[in-house]
Amino acid sequence: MMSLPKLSSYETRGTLPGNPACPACPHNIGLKIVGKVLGDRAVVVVPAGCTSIISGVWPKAGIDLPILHVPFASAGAVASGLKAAYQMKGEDAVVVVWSGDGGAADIGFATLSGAAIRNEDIIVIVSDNEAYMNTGIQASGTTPWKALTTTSPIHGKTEEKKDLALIMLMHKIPYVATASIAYPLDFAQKINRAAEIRGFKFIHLHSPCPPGWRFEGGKTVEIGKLAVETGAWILWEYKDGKLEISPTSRKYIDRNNRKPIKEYLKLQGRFKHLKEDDIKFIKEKIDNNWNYLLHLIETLNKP
Ligand SMILES: Cc1ncc(C[n+]2csc(CCOP(=O)(O)OP(=O)(O)O)c2C)c(N)n1
Ligand SMILES: [Mg+2]
Repeated sequence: MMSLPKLSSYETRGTLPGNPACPACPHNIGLKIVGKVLGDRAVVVVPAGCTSIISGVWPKAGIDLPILHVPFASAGAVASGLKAAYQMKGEDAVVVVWSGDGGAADIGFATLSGAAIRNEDIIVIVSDNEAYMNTGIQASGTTPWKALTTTSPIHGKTEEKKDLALIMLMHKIPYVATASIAYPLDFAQKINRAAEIRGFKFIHLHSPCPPGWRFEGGKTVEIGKLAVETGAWILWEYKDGKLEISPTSRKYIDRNNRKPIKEYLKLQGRFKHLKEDDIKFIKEKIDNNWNYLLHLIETLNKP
């Protein structure tokens, strides 16, 4: 068992230069923020995915955080056991599961849900690039409707995007939030708050992927921002029994402030086949998501 340095020794950690991530990879951005906030306190459990590659092959290392590589379906269970082992040794560690969407929403969902129900003292961060990217862009449960993938290559995905953060909220855990790699400060604050809370914490991180979504690498952050500005990705946070739209997204509660969804979609090759009617339908879905969330806020926050 690794032994952790004391909480006082903060250090900037995260991904290292020259690692094998694709240029402008959102996981790289997200992991840097995790490292910056948690420093030496973090121990990271990584199920299979692009991050397994980013971390490199021994004796090289692409990520300077202690990492445990685990099979897909076990991440929630391994993290629970790891935290218990640290507790038994009297050592404090922030045990973080850093998972892809396929790993969390589909293949590893059973142990994720189990750990949440047991209210294990861990943070699960799902870096959602909306497909199984590491094996060649197969559609996952969180791939959006109509997105082209290698398993939905002509008309796009026929099913809806699974709302994993709301599913986790329904587990009645103490902390759930959505975040985006395009808003590092918001994400950092959420990691920080999560680390202060005992019990199960879940952060759903929106992570635009250049090769998977078919856009130029330089646009990762621009596309992440557009997702929020068009209202397609809503930043929210549940803590202390209250659900709130995060400050960055509050402006977009009023649908007149949202940018046209076309601006987000047109930059991505995976949506290049969309017709005007599809775009109209996507806009309606976004309005419905907002209405649903606002209604939930009203219901949950009732005194
Ligand atoms: C049980 C199991 N099934 C399939 C695979 C092959 N596999 C490795 S990475 C990966 C894709 C993971 O997708 P996701 O969790 O979304 O992470 P990403 O690569 O997109 O970051 C798959 C299917 C595996 N390693 N183990
Ligand atoms: Mg993925």
